[in-house]
Amino acid sequence: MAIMTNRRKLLAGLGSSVLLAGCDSWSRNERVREILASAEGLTMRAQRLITDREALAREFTLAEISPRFRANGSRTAETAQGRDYQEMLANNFADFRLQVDGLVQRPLSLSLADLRSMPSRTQITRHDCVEGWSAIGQWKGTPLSRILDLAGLRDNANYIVFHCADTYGAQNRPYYESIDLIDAFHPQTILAYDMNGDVLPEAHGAPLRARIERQLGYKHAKFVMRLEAVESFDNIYGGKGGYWEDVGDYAWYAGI
Ligand SMILES: Nc1nc2c(c(=O)[nH]1)N[C@H]1C(S)=C(S)[C@@H](COP(=O)(O)O)O[C@H]1N2
Ligand SMILES: [Mo]
Repeated sequence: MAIMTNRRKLLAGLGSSVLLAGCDSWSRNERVREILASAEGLTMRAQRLITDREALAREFTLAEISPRFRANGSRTAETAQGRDYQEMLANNFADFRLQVDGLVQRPLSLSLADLRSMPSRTQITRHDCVEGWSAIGQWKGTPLSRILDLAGLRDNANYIVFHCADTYGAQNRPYYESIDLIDAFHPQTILAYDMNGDVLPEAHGAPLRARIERQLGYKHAKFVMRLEAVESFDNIYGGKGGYWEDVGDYAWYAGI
């Protein structure tokens, strides 16, 4: 197995055998391996010595679901894909198409029916907001890895940007977020269309919101309209990779 050999070589270079545990899962993805082997991967490998970014977030039972899950940040959106958001919502997002573009081999335009017909993942996880509250909810959606595999990332794609339908704050800046490919291919990273067994409510980001379970709440983009694969986010909005990263002093990497 050539894949394992390369990885073993890489990890042997780090002088650690502990990291070999669980290495036969999602990190088989070729692009993730390339990054781990690259110069920029040095930082990530260093990080992996401290925390294993492949580890799964804790999952809970149905009985542990919070009776109330607060909605935070934007509770609605204004315009979505050139249409009135309320109109789209009233129409059950029949005309909604998730755009997947940027550094991909095959740009995609996926309806909710397309996404619902793809393999799904359901998980009960705890949402941790940086403001100090948490809530446990059940999320069902399409693994981001499936969508990225369909689109085919180009070699220079390093990050996935989530473009949202809402604006936030006094300046009405568009909300957006971004993650690296380690998180993008993490098995618990999904675009959720259901919450607690029902269709995702408006206030929680209908029709699609990201769940990135190893990251703090502000990374979990709601009202996701478009995924863009990029080499860097230098030229996207404020250049720091996310709304709160640009506007406040929130860290781009919000791993938990
Ligand atoms: N598009 C968009 N996504 C967003 C936000 C937002 O204002 N707009 N707020 C973020 C923050 S700070 C948190 S804690 C969660 C809240 O998700 P919830 O409304 O489902 O609780 O969404 C995150 N994603
Ligand atoms: Mo948050």
